[in-house]
Amino acid sequence: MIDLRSDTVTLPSQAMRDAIAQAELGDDVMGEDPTVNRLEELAAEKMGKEAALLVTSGTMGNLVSLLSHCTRGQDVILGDQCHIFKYEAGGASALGGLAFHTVPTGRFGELALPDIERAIYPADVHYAPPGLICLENSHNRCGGTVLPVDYLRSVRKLADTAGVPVHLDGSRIFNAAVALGCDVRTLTQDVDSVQFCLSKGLSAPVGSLVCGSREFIRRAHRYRKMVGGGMRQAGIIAAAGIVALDAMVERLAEDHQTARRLAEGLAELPGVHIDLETVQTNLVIFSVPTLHANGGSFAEVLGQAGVKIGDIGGERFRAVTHYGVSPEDIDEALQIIRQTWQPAAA
Ligand code: TLP
Repeated sequence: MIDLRSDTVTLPSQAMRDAIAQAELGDDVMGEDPTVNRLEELAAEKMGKEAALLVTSGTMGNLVSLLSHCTRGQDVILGDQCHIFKYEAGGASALGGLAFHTVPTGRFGELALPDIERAIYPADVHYAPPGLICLENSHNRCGGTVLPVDYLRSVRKLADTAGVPVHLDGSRIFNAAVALGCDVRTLTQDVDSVQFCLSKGLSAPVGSLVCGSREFIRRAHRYRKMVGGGMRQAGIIAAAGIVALDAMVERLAEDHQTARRLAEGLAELPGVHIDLETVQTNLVIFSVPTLHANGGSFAEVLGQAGVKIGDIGGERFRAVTHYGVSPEDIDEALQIIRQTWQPAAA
């Protein structure tokens, strides 16, 4: 089985399993797990922020970030295709009383600056006051696209003028940095807070980090406790996270190469639509407008033939390359896709 549903399916490396077995542990709710403390220091340093906090997931990381930046009744300005808005169960709204103020998401995951400006309402009793601007880099639903540094700088300027902080859902921020060939801090210097995942391309079993100023992380710490994210001997998780940060970042370039190989193979199939310019990291989104693969849903039929991909709705599909997928696997997957694929009769 070649599993391309997500980079979240990656299993921990042997080095991670060894680190987990040997991890020095303590009670992290009491601040006494040395391995968690080491991971948090390492994460803060990598992101160029004062402090960091280990949380269970990207969803929890984004949630505590939004709660820490805003107070009830404030607007969170974010893209209509972003993960926080679409796939996080409306948590910030349900639990924090925040209003999601969406603006259209561009082809590469960007929010047009005039749209953000318009969404920042002036002080007027009719309006929810702006509390936060959220960006996503790389952008999941746009196909792993990368927000460039000068764009991030422009959003920062705009946010500073309006006095609104910026949060980055950087679940795959290392993919973005590797794609641009830059230090990850170049992509985080213009945001107030960033959440990144250990359990996607970096292949750790669990965990995300929220990074920002010391004061922001102090607030996030309390919200993490509130939502039940205070974990005791969490060094078990952190140990694998340290290996992820030390050993798994540079190899993401391999995933980007396999994604490109897959995308180019798919582009050759009649009836398959793929925007190759959006294939910038490890995600490949393509659409099959005439869905005819042996009579069943394309993803289902493909799964039965040995290749699992994700159905993201609207006849669009997502394939993700990762640590468990070799170039040979991609060639085999393409072979299976070619055999399975039956475009509609003209
Ligand atoms: N994304 C998952 C699914 O939820 C779709 C995936 O397979 O890609 N932000 C972004 C940009 C994400 O892609 C995800 C996970 C999250 C946040 C949430 O992370 P977790 O799953 O750790 O809560």
